[in-house]
Amino acid sequence: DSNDEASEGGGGGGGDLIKVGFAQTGSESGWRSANTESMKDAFSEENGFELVFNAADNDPAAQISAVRSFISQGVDAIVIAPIVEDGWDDVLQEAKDADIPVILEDRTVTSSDDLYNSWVGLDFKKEGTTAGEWAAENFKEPTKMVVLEGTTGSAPANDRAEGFDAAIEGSAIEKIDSQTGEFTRDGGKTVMEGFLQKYGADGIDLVYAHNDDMALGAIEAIEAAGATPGEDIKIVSIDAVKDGMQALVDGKINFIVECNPLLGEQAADLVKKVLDDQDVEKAYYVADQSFTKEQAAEVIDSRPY
Ligand code: GZL
Ligand code: ZN
Repeated sequence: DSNDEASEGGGGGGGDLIKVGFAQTGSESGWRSANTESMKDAFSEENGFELVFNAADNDPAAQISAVRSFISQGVDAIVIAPIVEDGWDDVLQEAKDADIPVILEDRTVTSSDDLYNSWVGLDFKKEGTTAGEWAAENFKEPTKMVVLEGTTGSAPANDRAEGFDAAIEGSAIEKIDSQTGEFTRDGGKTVMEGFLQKYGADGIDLVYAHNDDMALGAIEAIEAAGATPGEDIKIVSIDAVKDGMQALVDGKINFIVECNPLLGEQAADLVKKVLDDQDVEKAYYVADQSFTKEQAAEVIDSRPY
């Protein structure tokens, strides 16, 4: 009885699938792949969803137009992993005017939290602080550090820098350079090659990489320059994806702070609660941990990503 379906306005009705538009950042890193898999698993048909998926190739304008297309498709709810923090007010207002709830997962936005229903993700500033505290404790001699920043304007890049910088205040660590590698392996490699040309391997003691993929690119550049990553040039990174943890076990990275990508179930639960008019918090933080080489060796075979 198609009239019945039409009158229910698609999704949310008894037995109908909930139509969800998911605007993913792109496929820039191993972390992102794990996050996408977690989201697709959770927003499955057997869980009651019809998922419309868009990956914006790290292009903020493309991501906003993807959200606009979800609105014009009349989806029941929109989920966004916002590439950058700024520029969301207009399209979020359009979703609100269309009475389509918005759930943010992973990264945050600077828009007022009146413009979205809830967010689930990680405490990026805390991740930066944990990495910075490790660095401050493990480098007592004058230390020259370069930073591989995440995507310019993204919450993780901003907050991981803020947390780390505060933690190394007054320490022996001097930041001599900092540049974005866009969270990609190639980006990390290219930026690190530039730093090595500029300062020489002897001129760099420590790399702070905002994610493992850039750290893995830096490892390639350091080895190509004839230096030993993890020894001549130490590396502290964030994510704890499989390849990063392997490099930690291999002694090429020295410390990794985890950033849990498995957010799908909580995001799907939030969509259902919001569509059911249940009260939800504006923010749900997922716990992280950190790993030394020894700790990574103990868990690497049992981790799901
Ligand atoms: C953090 C996430 C970041 C990861 C990167 O939650 O937004 O984006 O640290 C990913 O690996 O590209
Ligand atoms: Zn029906």
